[in-house]
Amino acid sequence: MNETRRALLDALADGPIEGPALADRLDVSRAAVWKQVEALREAGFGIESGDDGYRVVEIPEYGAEAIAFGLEAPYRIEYHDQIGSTNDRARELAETGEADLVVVADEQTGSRGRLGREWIGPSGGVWASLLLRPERPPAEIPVYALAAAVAVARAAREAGAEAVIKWPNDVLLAGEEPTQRKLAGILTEMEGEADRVSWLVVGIGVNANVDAGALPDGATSLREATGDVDRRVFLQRLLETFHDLTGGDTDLHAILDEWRALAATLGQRVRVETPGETIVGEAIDVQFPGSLVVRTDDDERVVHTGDCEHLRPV
Ligand code: BT5
Repeated sequence: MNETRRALLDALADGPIEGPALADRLDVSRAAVWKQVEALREAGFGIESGDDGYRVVEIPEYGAEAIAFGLEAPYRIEYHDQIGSTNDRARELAETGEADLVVVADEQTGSRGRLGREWIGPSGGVWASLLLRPERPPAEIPVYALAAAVAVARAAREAGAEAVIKWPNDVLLAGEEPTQRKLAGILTEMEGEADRVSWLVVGIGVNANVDAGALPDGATSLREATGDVDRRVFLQRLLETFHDLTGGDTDLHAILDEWRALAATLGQRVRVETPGETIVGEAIDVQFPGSLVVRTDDDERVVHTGDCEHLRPV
């Protein structure tokens, strides 16, 4: 989507606006405004032109323009009906110098989980990858994944689902263990040097309007829990929360409290498979930038990465 289109969407989101004022605000001719308005109509927007100017009366269900319309976060949107993996596409765009862009797809045919695992991404999900270039040291990057989990959990709660977070960043729907099932997963990938991040891709997959039967065992969807959601609004809220938590020079440490408030892992007996060993104990806290503190029989361990399983209390 070009800059003029994005500026037009922002202007229209503020309320009715007359053609000449729009041309001024966008710094283009009135003919160019008319052309852009026509393009939005073709993209599915209902736009009336009355006495007080252009007014949006209908927003398309999903798509780049729909998601950008009224979005209170500084990201551009690239939308695909179908794609292999939104993370792969975001990485491709990283090589061309893009930033602050979100790749969104209705369906993914080759999406990835962590450690080379497969992610199932049928039509109806919210599959999105944010491409960012944060001016932060690489050591702080794990906290972006926690922020993404917070953003997903909050959006899911707004939609009426009782979402909780399992360390580090799986979002589950609450229920008696072991019936907590996975609603969303997050895959962050980055490139950088010791003290500088070149690019960061935060891939977020939420089983939104998807039949649970299309998903692996242990997975659930918003459709299953609460009924279908408005994916446009869901993704907008998610992106806005994520930006509030991470944008500009906000204090990233504040993410931890938001995470703790939504976490199901703290206070649980857990088994964490790290690359080198298995740690069993009680999860007692999370530490910046996202490490889990586990009290084992012998001492306290700080775990930076791994797969975590909630165990029944002994
Ligand atoms: C994750 O990996 O949970 C990260 C998933 C990230 C997916 C997003 S979608 C947008 C972006 N583009 C991509 O290509 N990826 C990202 P992990 O913790 O490794 O979990 C993977 C495991 O979850 C798999 O081995 C399955 O058991 C299970 N799984 C696969 N698809 C699932 C789904 N749709 N819902 C719940 N669980 C699923």
